[in-house]
Amino acid sequence: MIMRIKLVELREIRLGLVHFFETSFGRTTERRIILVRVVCEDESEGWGECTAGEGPFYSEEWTETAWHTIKNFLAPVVVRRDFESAAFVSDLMRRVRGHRMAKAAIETACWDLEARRADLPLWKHLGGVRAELPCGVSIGIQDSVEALLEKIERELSAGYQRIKIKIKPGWDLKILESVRERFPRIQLMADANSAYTLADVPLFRAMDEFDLMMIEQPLAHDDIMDHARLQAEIRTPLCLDESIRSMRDARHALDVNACRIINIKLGRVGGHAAAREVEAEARTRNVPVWCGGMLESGIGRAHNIAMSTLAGFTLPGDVSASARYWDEDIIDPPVTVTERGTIHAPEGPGLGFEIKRGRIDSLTVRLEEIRAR
Ligand code: OSB
Ligand code: MG
Repeated sequence: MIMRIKLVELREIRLGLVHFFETSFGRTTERRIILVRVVCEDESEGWGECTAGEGPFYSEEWTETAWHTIKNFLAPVVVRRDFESAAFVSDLMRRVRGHRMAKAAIETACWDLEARRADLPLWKHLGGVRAELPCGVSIGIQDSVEALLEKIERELSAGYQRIKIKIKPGWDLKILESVRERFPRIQLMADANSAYTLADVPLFRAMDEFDLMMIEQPLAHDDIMDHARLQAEIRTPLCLDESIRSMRDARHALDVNACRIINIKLGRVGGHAAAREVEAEARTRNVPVWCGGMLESGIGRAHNIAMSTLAGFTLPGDVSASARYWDEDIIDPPVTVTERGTIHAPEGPGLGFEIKRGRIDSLTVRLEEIRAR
């Protein structure tokens, strides 16, 4: 089926988080989220979300660069060129280097559109194999250890299968020790968001005592080789997040044993087609992957759910219930988690959730339409 996009609708919404989220690179209290709607001649549509943050801290991209890149370079390409399948949309945008989160917003919207037109749930259209996903939570840096322990307690009683805590210098070994003392047997991991260097090898050696499932992205955001050196020094598996932007990065990292697990994020790799490539590369090498999160609204969350149904996603992801982030989500029903700590992939076409247009309109702070002519 040839797809001809007549309109790309670009909008920014503001959404306040229920609770601030703090990582080694900073604290977020309100999201500035770009949503993309692609529309065909027959009025069929698809929705995507840009996962860029409010500043260039997790990666170079942020809300403003994504807005301008989509508006000036990416949307004009997809409204001018027909394509045979959503699988080719990232090729159309190849002339633009980097800006993967901006690209993913459009590319994932095209996948939703294509799945809706085929009357298939997106996860089945992508080749997903499981209808129920294991879920974990990512818990940010808190104001006190007590607050952290309380949060963990709450998430465990909600059923979540593994706990990830954020670490940074000064909030690491002692915190992990307290968490392990209180919860000796839970599946536990730590995410450093690039806050350390090879000078910290002794610190990571000491973490081997805590039986962590993995340590996520301890070293530089664009590094692979130093992670390989660190991995050779410790027993705990390393997991790469920031460093893996493509299937080639995954291949390089696995070739040199820089990690034993990969976190896949749709925005970071540039969309569903690229995510599938990373997943396939890891799966052929028996390396497990899981789906990371970027504090997404319901639309990005629904895309994460679809991606997580692929065969290689065997570990619990950072995909959790809408209510952990928002008083009211922009999809209906909101994402919920079973008492076993799982999410059911929806059966409806495309993303499988209703898009709450009225709510989205009321949250919109700017809107732009890009048409072929
Ligand atoms: O490193 O996984 C990360 C949030 C923003 C930026 C980077 C990361 C995160 C999370 C939150 O860990 C995951 C989520 O709950 O969406
Ligand atoms: Mg991470």
